[in-house]
Amino acid sequence: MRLPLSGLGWLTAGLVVAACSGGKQSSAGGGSGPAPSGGVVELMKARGLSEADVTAALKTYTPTGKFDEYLTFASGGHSGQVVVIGVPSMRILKYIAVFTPEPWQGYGFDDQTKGLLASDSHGRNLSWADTHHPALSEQGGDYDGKFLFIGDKANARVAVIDLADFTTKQIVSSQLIGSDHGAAFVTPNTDYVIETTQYPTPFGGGFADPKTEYKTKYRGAAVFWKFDRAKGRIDKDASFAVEFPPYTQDLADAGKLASDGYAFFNSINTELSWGGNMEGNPPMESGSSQNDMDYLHVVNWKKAEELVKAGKTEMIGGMRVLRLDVAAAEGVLTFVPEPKSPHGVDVTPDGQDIVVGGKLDTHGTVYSFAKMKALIDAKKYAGKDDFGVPILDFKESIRGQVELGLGPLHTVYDNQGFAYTSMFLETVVAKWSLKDLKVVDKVSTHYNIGHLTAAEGDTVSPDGKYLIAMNKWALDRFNKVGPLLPQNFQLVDLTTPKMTVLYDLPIGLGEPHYAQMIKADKLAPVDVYKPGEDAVTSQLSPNATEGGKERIERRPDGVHVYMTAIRSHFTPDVIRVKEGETVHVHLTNLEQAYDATHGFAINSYNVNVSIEPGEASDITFVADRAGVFPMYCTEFCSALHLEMAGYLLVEPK
Ligand code: RUQ
Ligand code: CUA
Repeated sequence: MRLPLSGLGWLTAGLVVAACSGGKQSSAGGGSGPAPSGGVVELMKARGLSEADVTAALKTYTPTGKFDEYLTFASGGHSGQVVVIGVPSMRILKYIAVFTPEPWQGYGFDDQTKGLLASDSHGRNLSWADTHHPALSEQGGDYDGKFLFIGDKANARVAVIDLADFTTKQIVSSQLIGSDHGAAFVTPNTDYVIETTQYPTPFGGGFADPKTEYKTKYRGAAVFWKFDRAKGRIDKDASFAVEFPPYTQDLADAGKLASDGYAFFNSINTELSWGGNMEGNPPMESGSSQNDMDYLHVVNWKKAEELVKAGKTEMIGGMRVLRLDVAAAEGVLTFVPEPKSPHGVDVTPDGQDIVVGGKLDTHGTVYSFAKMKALIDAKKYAGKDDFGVPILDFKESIRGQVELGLGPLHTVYDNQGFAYTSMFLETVVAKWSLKDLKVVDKVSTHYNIGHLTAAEGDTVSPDGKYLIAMNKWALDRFNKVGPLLPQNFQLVDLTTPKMTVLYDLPIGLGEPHYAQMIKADKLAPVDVYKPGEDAVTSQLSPNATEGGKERIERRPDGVHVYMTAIRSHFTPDVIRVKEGETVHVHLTNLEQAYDATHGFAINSYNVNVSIEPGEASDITFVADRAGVFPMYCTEFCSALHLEMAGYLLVEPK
């Protein structure tokens, strides 16, 4: 690929002139090896960089102290975290601990976050998650920068992250489903956070043999978690679910503007294959790929909401469920055929079309919401499936198909009327015109792109500018690090006539799936917590301790230590207990200075917390081992950080 010289010619020319006229840049060299003597041209030569490389560097390099224009929130895959990345610099700014203990943040170590991790985790001590799809909260279909949600595919959970402090506040799950994939996706005003099944299981839990009961007992569902914006938490009691047949539901997207009030889900297994390749069945991969068509699920969630309010539900697993027969009869659930093994379903910015990637098909199918709505309103159905769900005619439901190439998956949009679809098999991003459904450009990615995200590219007003290809394979892109390779995020420039790759960012933890990119100036996180704030409840902690009120109390349930931390000491700095006593440390960071974080660790008791300025945190443990245990601050907070220490003295019985 050739880049127009105009991009850089002026710069190198200018610098060459500057160098010739004595403008010295010579301090740039100095390392070992063939040290460039200075000047961009020499530097380029020494490092073997092309003009395109330097142009890319100029477009992404962000000097110290300068901020990024966008922030990307990416799923951290198996890490159970969220990765926050600046764009265009591609600097990683944070890993937000969500479903997994994370030592630096002390997440999963204090009572607050231990409780959070244990909540709604099926009564298990789950220490991982398979995070797939983050969803930023929206107002009017646009990101508002207030909250972030993310789904755990493996354990069918959804988490709420408050962007006021970039920390996790809530984890919810239902007993209805055994895995999710269409999660999390929000409705345009964040009334609901959508979580949809991937692999069907016996509805509400329990055992049923798929051999005899797959069709009758196994089900999927779309859970509509009600989000209470004022509280910043999901209200489980106000949530509901719509039952689906046991097709393997896949991704989801909420309608917006023209299609507001609807949500779309695709599915990949009308064959009802459940595996059993040693029980005389084909494996799922072929068993579920027999039919030419699967079903796009069109759900009228506003109608569902009305029916729920009217009490047309059944309580299953603690959740109000709109049963399949009701949903089908009342026009809540309608199917539209979709070509072989669809994957992504992405509503266009105006809400008028829904683009489905065909995975094993070379097309993107563009469904017209207006056409589908007219058919649904007129009850003009082409048939019904075995579960009584009405099916629309495929041809009458689409605006057209775009010939994309091999393995189309997901689609995002820009502000110029273009769509960008990730092509897994072809390992490119295809740019195509929404108006005439024609591909105009392709850029190679390295390699096998899964999701992609563009600047505000799934909202009602995308920005264009930047796109990130989230690649599954890295192969020859980075230094070798053994057989497990990082995933490769590639930043793509959307401002040039042809798309160009600007930067490779290896993600060395988990396999990220989706990401969303928000304008950074929409975010306004706090600098410090209110004095004594509990970061999980966002309220004043009942155990917050003021300076001068530190104390140790002996109560029937153990020893309560009301402790404070401020540069550079803990008060008290010695804890005396008897072997076998339960110790409750109520620790408050008295600092109100930005970035004045302290840590608190105790030798061999697995105590390790991080307390941000203002934060109050509770730590409980049983002093079951007699001895002397150093405790100390784990953040290099001041010149006397090493002196910020003390002892836990456990007297033998
Ligand atoms: S997806 S495999 Cu978002 Cu393409 Cu999860
Ligand atoms: Cu506080 Cu180091």
